[in-house]
This record gives sequence, C-alpha cells and structure tokens, in this order.
Amino acid sequence: MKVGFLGFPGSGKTTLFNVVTGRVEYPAQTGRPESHLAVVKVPDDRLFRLAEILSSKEIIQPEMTFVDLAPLHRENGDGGQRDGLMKLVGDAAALALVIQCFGEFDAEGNPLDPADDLESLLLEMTITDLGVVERRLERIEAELKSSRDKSSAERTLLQRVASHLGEGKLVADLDLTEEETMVLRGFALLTHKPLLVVLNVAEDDLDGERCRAAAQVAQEMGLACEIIAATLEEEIAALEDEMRDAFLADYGLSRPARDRFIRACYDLLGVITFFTGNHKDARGWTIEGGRTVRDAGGKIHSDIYDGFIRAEITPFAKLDELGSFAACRQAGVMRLEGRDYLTEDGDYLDIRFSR
Ligand SMILES: Nc1nc2c(ncn2[C@@H]2O[C@H](COP(=O)(O)OP(=O)(O)OP(=O)(O)O)[C@@H](O)[C@H]2O)c(=O)[nH]1
Ligand SMILES: [Mg+2]
Repeated sequence: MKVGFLGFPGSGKTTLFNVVTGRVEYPAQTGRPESHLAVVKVPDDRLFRLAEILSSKEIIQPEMTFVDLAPLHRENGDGGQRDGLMKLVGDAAALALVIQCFGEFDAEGNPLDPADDLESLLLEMTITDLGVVERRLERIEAELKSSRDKSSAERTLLQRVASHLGEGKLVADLDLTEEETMVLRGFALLTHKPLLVVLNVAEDDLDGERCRAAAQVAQEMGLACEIIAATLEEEIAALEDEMRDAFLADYGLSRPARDRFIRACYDLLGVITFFTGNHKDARGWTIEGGRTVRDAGGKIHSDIYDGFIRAEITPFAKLDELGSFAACRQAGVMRLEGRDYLTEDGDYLDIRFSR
C-alpha cells in the first residue's frame, strides 16, 4: 500500500513526508527533482495493550509506504504534462494532494490561490487520464476496422469514461460494475485512485480560515480533506513525548497530525487492521475492508489460506475491556467462525489450519 504526495513546487510535500515518516532524512528545500520513498510503521495503541495482555516480547506494527513525489510544475493551464504525470505518480495506490495555504506567494512567485491550485491539480489529472483513455480508444478503433465484429465492450466503457472526464469529473465518481472497475484498474488512471486533499496551512491558521475556498472545492469534488500545519507538526514531531503533549495542548491540537494523516489514509484506502499474537510477539496486519477471515489468514501465510479450517475471533474492544482471553472465553465473546466470515477492524484472530 503506497500513498504518494503530489503537489506543485514548494507546497510542503517534503515537510509533510518528514512529519509522517517521523524523521528528517530530506530537509525541506524546494526544487529537488527526485522522488523519495519511506516505509512507516503504523501507530496503533491497541497493539501495546495486546502485547500487555499476551505478555509479548515484541510488537510488530503494520507498515505503510509513502512517496514524496517530485514536484509537478505548473504548465500553461492546458494540461500538457500527460505521460510525465503518469510516470511521476507511478504505482501509488492513493494520492495526497498537498496544497500550499501558507504565505503570500507560491514558490514560483505567483500570488497564493489554494483553491485555484487544487482545481489546476485536478484538471492536470483529468486531462492526463483523458489522454490515456483517448489513445486507447484510437487503438481500439483501428483494431475494430480490420475486424468483422464492430462492437467492443471496452470501447463503450472508455467512451463513457472519456465523456465523464471531459466534464471535469473524477473517474472515482463514475458508477462502475465490478467488471468495469477491473478493466479500468489496468489503466491506473490518476482520478480513479482514492484522493486526499491536504491543505498545508500556516501555524496561525490552524482552522484553515484562509483556505476556506480550497476546502469548498474539495467538498464539491467529494474529496476527503485534512488541514495540517506541516512545519509546525515537523517541530512537534521532533520533541520528546511530554513536551509534545504540552505543545499540542498549547495549540489546541488533540493529537499529532501524523496519526490523523495515517488514519485518514487508512480510511481513504478502505483498509482495516486485524491482530495476531502470542508470548513472542503482538502483531497488527492490514487488509482491505470486506475480506474474509480466510483472506486474512492468507496475508499471514499462503499455507494458512490453503489449509484454513476455522478461526477463533476475539474483538479487541472486548479483550481490552475484559483484560484476558480467559475472561473473554468465559463471557462468550470469543467465537468460532468459518472461512466466509468477514474480517472486522480490531479482530484478534487465532486460526486453525491443516498443513
Ligand atoms: N510557513 C510555513 N512554511 C512551510 C510550510 N510547509 C512548508 N513550508 C516551507 O516551504 C518551503 C518548501 O517546503 P517543502 O516541504 O520543501 O515543499 P515541497 O513541496 O517538498 O517542495 P518541492 O519538493 O520543491 O516541490 C520550505 O522552506 C518549508 O519550510 C508550512 O506549513 N508553513
Ligand atoms: Mg520536496
């Protein structure tokens, strides 16, 4: 699972990347052309509690990958970047669109206009997608010319996608069947990916008063939106734990943006966490929502998927409340489920399987 940070030069991608990865490997400095990648351990307090209950020696957190993408340069508003943007985003499963909402001018010296930046970014993305779809349509037309059968389900679908994009709408908003979704996934269209708007505000504008218009654009496009003061959060991240709490309280922030942002990425990607553990380790795993317990077993090992018999499931909330597995068993909250049970966020799994 990879989330890319996309934005115009100097919008704060690297600063946010440092906040989310919790380290400053790449000092913020605009104009660096290359992308950077980091694997982050996902913070989840439940794992500490689980380790306590199981007396586990080690905690193994689930991981998420973030990419600080090279900046997207503003073109002349005609969306000329096409393949460049496709290549830049690469295989990121979701994108955080980082919008500069601090200062008076952007890195290229234009007066700051966050709403316009967000609209331009989305326009670049829709035009890029449209280019991909149109090129494929041309190829299909050429192929159909030499074939007797002139009908093509793919052509019908892509024509629909093209006219939708032509209206400035995102592919993610299109009503698609499961099969159509599968076909389109092969194109890795930018606006088919889950998108999160990050409004990077100044530290004296934490509620985002000055970027209301940009938040409005995000809302109109149906996009999730987080307001983050990246430089302030970078300073907070560098503090010791107790100092950090006091500092957060001073600014009226309930928790570090890092946690909030990673949580937002989980929601964006539609993934959930399940747990396993013993006296050696307590471990969190990530899986797409709506997957079976057998699929969850497959995440751990393919042998578990192949030999799946049944799973004993304890919801974390109950375990936390009752304090031990024995108490959960006694209270009847531990239950056996077959392979078709849909895994829920916070499920502790003990899977029986044959080798
Ligand atoms: N005041 C303020 N300055 C910020 C904030 N975020 C970033 N900056 C500053 O803006 C400049 C650019 O930040 P970066 O994080 O390097 O921006 P970037 O998007 O990675 O830049 P490129 O990689 O060139 O596209 C740096 O000098 C940061 O300190 C913020 O929230 N508030
Ligand atoms: Mg950068």
